Amino acid sequence: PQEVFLKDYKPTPYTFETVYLNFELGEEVTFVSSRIRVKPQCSGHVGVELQGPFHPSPLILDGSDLKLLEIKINGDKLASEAYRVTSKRLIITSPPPGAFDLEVRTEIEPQNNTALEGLYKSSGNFCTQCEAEGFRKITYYLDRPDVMAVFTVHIVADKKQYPVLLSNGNLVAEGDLEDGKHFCTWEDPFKKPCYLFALVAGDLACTEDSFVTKSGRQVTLRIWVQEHNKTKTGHAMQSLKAAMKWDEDVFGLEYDLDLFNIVAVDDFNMGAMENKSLNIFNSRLILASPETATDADYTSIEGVVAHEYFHNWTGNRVTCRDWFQLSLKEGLTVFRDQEFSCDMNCRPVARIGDVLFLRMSQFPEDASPMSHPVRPASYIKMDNFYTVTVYEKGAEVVRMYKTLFGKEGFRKGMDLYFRRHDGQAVTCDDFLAAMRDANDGNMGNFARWYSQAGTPELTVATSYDEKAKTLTLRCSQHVPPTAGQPLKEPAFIPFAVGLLGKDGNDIPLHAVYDGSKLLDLGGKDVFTAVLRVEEKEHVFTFTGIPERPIPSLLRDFSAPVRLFHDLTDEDLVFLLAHDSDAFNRWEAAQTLAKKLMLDLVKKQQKGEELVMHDGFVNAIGSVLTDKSLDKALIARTVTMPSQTELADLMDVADPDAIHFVQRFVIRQLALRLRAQLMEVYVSNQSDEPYVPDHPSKARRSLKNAALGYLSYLNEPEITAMAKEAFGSAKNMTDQFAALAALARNPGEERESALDSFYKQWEKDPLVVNKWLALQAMSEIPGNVAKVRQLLVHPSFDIKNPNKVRSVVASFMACPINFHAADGSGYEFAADMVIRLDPINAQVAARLAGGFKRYRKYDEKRQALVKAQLERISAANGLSENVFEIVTKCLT
Ligand code: HT7
Ligand code: ZN
Repeated sequence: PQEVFLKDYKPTPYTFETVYLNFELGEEVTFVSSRIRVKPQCSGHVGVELQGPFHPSPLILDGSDLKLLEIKINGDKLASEAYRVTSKRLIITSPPPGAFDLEVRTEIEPQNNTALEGLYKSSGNFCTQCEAEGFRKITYYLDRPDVMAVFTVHIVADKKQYPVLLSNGNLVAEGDLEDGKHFCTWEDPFKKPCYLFALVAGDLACTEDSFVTKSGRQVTLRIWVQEHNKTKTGHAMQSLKAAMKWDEDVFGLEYDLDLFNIVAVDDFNMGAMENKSLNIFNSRLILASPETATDADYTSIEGVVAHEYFHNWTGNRVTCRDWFQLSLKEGLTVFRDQEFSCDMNCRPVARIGDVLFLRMSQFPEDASPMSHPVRPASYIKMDNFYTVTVYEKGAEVVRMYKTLFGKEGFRKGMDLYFRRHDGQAVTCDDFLAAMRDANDGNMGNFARWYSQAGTPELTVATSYDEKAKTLTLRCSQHVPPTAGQPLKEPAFIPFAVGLLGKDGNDIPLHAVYDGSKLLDLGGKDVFTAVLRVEEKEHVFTFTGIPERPIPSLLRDFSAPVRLFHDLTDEDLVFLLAHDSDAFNRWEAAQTLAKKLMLDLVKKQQKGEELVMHDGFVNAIGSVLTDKSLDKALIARTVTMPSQTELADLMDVADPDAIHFVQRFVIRQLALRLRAQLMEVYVSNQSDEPYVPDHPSKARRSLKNAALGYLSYLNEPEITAMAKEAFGSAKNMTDQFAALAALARNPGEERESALDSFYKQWEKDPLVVNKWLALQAMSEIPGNVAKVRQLLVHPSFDIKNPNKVRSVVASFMACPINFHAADGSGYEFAADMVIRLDPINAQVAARLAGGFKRYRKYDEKRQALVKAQLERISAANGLSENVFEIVTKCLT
């Protein structure tokens, strides 16, 4: 396979001005005809001077799995010597000089497309997925984001089977044809790269609403689903309207067409896709009713609907020059959707969720053989780089601009970015330049966040000088070596710091020495300072600090780093009780819990008796019963660190000891706080109809966190309580929490609850997916055998990515069974990668990525994983996708 490098980027010698596509959709074959106005690019028209006259460059088009039927240039059929076809390209060796019309007719078989990229069928309907490089499976094209054209799309299909025909932009013509066929013609007035092209044809029903933009444009909003799901689109529609309003209010960005369509499909490789004015979604991120979707589903739907909508500006109007710049649109759009979710819900709770996700998935990725910078330097298959690093770390990078320049400064930077680049395909450097120029900012070495992989480690030593009334923070940073990047330069870390006095209040910050430079911080009302840690060793001294303060470090997680500090347990308990930064109150509890649990892991490894820390139980108990706190924040704070996070903090992860300790700590808390947990559970019951607003979600999260804790006790009284909750639940949040509680412990009650849940919901695939996932991620020892049985359950379908994720990815997310010492978990996962690869290489590669942290484990486990990786690598006809992941893991 061929590796592509960022350093080799060159503009194309040709641009496409207009593209006309004609689709004749059929059951056996689909014909695609294109007519493209091709123009040589002035700057890049690298004609080759071969003794004498000027020879235009060959036109090299991408294409795969296509049957070429005919090519014409300026209306004339091209002779077979004038072009060459390979498995990946169509090369027109000597195009005419100047602009010309290229017509290509191809044949494809969407009904056999199990890879779900290009044009494929889902539940009998046609749909497309072109990002990153799926358009080349539809027709020959310059399939790269810097080739932007105006598209017209004509679709012909059987009217009865496919009454709805959709594409990007505006519907400009429709009508009936012979043989029961009909057509629609769509025109998108905005230039776009082909990855934003979309087509949907099917028997779909829509809910319709409208939105009037701030400048008075009346926009029709439609959400298309299968008829029986029409009642489940209300939340997605509300989320869309909220997102449209928010983007106007916060960034002044308006929608730019009269129609916005969303289509939900069951078979989809990822979450959703932002095709211009025709977003296509995995149905799990659209469909919701109180009975079938949990609070978490409602929250994800709100966030992802917004995310795809926000792409209209950050991604579509301004797009990426090349795929290495993916974070330009994804990091920025994730940042935007995270901010939106903060505004729609409870900011600290949403921020905690985002940071937890970053730590549990991106930090491990950054320390694995798959580590790569936010702007990767090379790839074999771009699909493998839709990663938590590009998305989530990329969003943290964008957040750091806001932290540095403030809300107004960030907005100025965004405004300049759109003024400069609307309608263009640009780079992460262009974004940095817009932020810098709009703020007259000094970006120092900030650009390293884009080019350097690895999670910086920031160590802070604090010292208070009683006489001088100064507080000094000695910061030292280290960026660990990562795959292919052995030597690292210091990062630029915006380090937000507050200082708490003995009364628990913030101390006003007047001035700080940055090295020998004295910086004025403003004083009276300034309680958080953003320090710029740019050097390997960097010392800051706050002046005028009247008493020894308790420092609140890295407030709101101001940079994606691992923080090490010298705060004592008493300091952390103090911060947990008093910090005005809600994020850091939660963080203090987490730090305490991690310290305690890692100590217990050591004891467990030495065979010593485990003893629970009384002070910690009391601290958690007082948070649990603190009526002044947000309930969702309480639920988050009393939730113990995950096994994945603990593993990430160990030199050699020990899944057995971690699992044992986590259970021990949770059971101890449940035993000793039993009365409080019961009271929380009972007092947070409600008969009110389901509402997905923050107070109701927060109440349910706290109630169900209490039930979750109690279920670890495995007592008849608790089981009866969970059974009652399961039977009487009026919404999926409560029903599923009760099911999870019942399923925690092996036995009759578990089996009967699982059976009854399946019987109740067997007709609803999204609910059945939850049922599959719950069983697959169970910690019950030896669960791999049960999971193998799920593969032959009638509800499982290896061609459907949601099912594969529910069973296989969920299993791999359960450390104790995936890392079973006998290697049975690894063997199962490898079996699935090998089975899935010829069907859907993209999803198979994602599963293979689940092995990437194997070097964290003991030598025996490493050897077991290596054997499985080698087995995968030796499989016949291995895809480039899986090859890239497995090869990286093995080197
Ligand atoms: N921009 C979208 C990416 C996407 C995708 C990428 C590769 C393969 C399938 C895919 N489906 C969607 C999603 C987003 O970030 O908004
Ligand atoms: Zn996105």
